Amino acid sequence: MEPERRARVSACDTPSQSPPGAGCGPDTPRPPAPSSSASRCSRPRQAPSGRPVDFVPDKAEAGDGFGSQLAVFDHDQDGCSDLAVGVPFEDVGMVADAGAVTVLYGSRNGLGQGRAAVHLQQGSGTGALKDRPSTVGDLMGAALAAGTTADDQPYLVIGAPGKNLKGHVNAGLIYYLRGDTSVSVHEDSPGVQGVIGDNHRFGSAVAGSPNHIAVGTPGEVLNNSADVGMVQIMKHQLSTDGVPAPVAGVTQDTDGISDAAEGGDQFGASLAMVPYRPSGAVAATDSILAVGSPGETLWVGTTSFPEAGMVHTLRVTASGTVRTNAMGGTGDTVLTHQPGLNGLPLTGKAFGMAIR
Ligand SMILES: [Ca+2]
Ligand SMILES: [Ca+2]
Ligand SMILES: [Ca+2]
Repeated sequence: MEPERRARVSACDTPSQSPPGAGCGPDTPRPPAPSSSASRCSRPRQAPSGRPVDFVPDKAEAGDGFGSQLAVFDHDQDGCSDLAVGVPFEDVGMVADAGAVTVLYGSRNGLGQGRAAVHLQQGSGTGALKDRPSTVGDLMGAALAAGTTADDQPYLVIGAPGKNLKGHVNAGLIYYLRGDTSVSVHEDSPGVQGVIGDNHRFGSAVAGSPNHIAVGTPGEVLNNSADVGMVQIMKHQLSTDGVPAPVAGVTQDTDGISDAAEGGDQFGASLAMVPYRPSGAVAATDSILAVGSPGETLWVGTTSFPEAGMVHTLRVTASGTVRTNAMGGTGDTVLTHQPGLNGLPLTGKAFGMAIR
């Protein structure tokens, strides 16, 4: 990401803002991890209640949705955690609900008290973000994932599920930003599974670990049914096409995945991912992925409970293979509400609408 390079230079230019012992160049010692630097990276100063703070770009306008998505990473690798904030309903000029993302930087004196924030929106900046103009209803920032790759590079994944592409309304795409890489990925990108289409909403949910990223397409059409859903898994390493290398596309009809792909499941409407160290391995080379299907219908005997919801937990190996034995068991792990729990009806519970 372009701002990262600028950020590192400016950190060297302003030593008073650099933590003691923290280097800025590639040959200097790495700053301590954020978890070990709590004393240097203070909690944010309290802003007066209800008043915008001056370090946040843009203005607070009705319906912005500022903060509807958050992701924490150390973008400038100074040892202080930085906060990416989704503003999916931000109007860009006269373009309604185009969306934006603001990155607020942590510092020794608190959030926003050091390096200036970076405001990301389509049609400006560099790379893929600059190449694609803001258009009505893109909802850029409706999903965010951020972290550090296994080879220690900060990354940011931004969903824009309302993006129209190739004549398809709300086809959706993601922006993937890491170092100098700034690319967009959608269902028609090389190697990505699924077929681009109206209201598929690729990028409605995104998740990442140091090894992989995952993108939800809850509106994917399968077997002529709408909103069945699909999840695309990629590696951080770029393919020869210059995008995060696609390694698997998963639906509820994929071998080893529980249940069946049905209309309305919305498999992939929510995602969460963590790194996983296989037994006997020296490093956490795999990932565990949780996938929400809030539209899933559950059956108890002959009684159906529409939109009860379901969550799958899947294991993704280093190569991107989705293993059938999550967490060392047999078959993936499926979570639902317990039928009849407390006598409450399951219908409409939408279990798995959000996962963290
Ligand atoms: Ca605004
Ligand atoms: Ca930082
Ligand atoms: Ca299903």
